[in-house]
Amino acid sequence: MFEDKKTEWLKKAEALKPRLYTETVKPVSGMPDEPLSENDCAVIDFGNHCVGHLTLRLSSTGSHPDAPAWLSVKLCENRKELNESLEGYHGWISKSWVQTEQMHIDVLPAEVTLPRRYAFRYVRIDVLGLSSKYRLVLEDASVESVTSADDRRIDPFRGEELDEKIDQTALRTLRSCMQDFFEDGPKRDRRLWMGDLRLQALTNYVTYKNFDLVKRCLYLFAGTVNEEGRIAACLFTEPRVEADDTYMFDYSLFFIPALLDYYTATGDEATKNELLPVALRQLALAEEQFDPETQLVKDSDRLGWCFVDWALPLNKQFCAQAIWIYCAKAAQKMIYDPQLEQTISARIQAAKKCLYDEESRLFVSGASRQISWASQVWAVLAGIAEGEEAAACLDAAALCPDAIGMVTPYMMHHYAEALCLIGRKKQALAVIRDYWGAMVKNGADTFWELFNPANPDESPYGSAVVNSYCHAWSCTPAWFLRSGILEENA
Ligand code: RAM
Repeated sequence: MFEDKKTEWLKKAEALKPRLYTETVKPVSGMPDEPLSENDCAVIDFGNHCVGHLTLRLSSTGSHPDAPAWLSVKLCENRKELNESLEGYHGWISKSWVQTEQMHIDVLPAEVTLPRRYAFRYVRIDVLGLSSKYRLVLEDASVESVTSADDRRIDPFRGEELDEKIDQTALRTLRSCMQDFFEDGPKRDRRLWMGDLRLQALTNYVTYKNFDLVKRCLYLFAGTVNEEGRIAACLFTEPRVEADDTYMFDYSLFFIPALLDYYTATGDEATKNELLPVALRQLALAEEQFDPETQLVKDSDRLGWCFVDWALPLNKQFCAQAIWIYCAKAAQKMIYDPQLEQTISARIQAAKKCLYDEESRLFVSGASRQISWASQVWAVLAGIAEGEEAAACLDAAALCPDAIGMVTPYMMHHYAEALCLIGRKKQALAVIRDYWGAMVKNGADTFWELFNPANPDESPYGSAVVNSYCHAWSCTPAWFLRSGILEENA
């Protein structure tokens, strides 16, 4: 499907490749005053999160070096990574993401540029081996940082001190993720993910305003649909553009609101019209997940069939139903279809009839009628619950200690947005200050992929060693603070 168009769409994406801005960044502290001996260690601080290439200038003191210098270099986004070890790591994603290198330098003096692009603020250098006849001098360290975000586009934001810090941290997050496309995490993953893109794009519209970068990403997704026309959950751009073999119910559908948001932000009619068939195709494909009798999404136990959040025990059936409704409503705003309107109503009714517990006023999910925060949030965002009922389900979740909680900034974004939708702007701001503010208070320069205040070491991957501390989907406080959505009469 769309086979005749895909090549052209990928050509358009290629033509929209962004200009990259580079800057040389120097350490703010930690450069050793003394030459280093074997087993010495130095921790250099570059003052803020950077994405780029690290160069070290090294020389020696003492006798002529009679053996190579053997170094281990570890690059960390967050201070706590400096002392973490890979020993005993049994997580389920590759430990090869951990940013560490070992090298031998045969001839000194030398200028060494490390081989990869890294995401980091801190660099830990351990001298693993040196001869006793000389010591190593670290003369200089610098980063050639890179981003497609244009800092000149940023309007100043004035507010309370914490809000300003949250905004700056959010901007830095987005900036570090804005590369050749909207990456999801410049340390770990580096793919273009649909769910992350939707939120990055929103934030970008009120900050860096790189509309072409969003357009490029929309064309990348459209140009890599599979033979059925399905949008992949994520894609690679190297060595060539290629969809990953991962498909998620919600991520495919999110192409629709992402296109609508792009159109709303830019008024770019031509792109909207060209990509609308791809958007509508996602709705058509989602039909296979519905039971025509009940009009409910069929639950699934296939891991990752629908994402929603990283809370591992979360049942996704209700959220999937709500996300379909949310996305179908977005499609209606681009091209109205009376038949679809009826289906939307039927599915809202089905959710209220079968997946609602009148007594507790909570929406439930799956055969076990699981109660989760995510279900209430999506009930509100999709308009399944409105007015008093919407407020009631969020309040009821707060009183239900067994409700499955929210663990990612991605899910917390949706919670804060749901609060805004029902007019609870102050509470939304309090959520932003509590949740993202807690990361700032924990030393964040950029916002993290995952943050569970109740368990700071939580990781969906089996170990925090591979966690990403600059993650696209967590950049949205800048959108909340700058778009006007938090204002009382917005
Ligand atoms: C994580 C990724 C990405 C997210 C997916 C579903 O693995 O880092 O950000 O969209 O999960």
